[in-house]
Amino acid sequence: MTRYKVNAEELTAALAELPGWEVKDGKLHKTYKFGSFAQAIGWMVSIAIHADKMDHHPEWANVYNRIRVDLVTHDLGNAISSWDIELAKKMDALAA
Ligand code: H2B
Repeated sequence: MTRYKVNAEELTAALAELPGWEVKDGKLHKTYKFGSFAQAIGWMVSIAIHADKMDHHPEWANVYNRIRVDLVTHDLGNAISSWDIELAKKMDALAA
């Protein structure tokens, strides 16, 4: 699977398909709110397994039922890459 830095056009197109996501401090950012702490942690565990298989790891923080997520690719000089977009899509799919 190829991993590449997305250009401005690709980023705009991706954001149009990623409700709630925005670029914040150069990273792909979203805050999720779940129905409970248990649901939030369950989602994190599912995503953690997927992220580790991808070898692409999120920056995230949990407070009760909220999870703040920042996605960026360290190996590409902290750029937003195709893998950040792919992981964001997976996060939305599993949160639905
Ligand atoms: N996660 C993220 N978000 N960006 C990376 O560049 C990255 C990663 N690189 N997880 C991986 C691990 C790399 O360090 C290992 C050696 O494959």
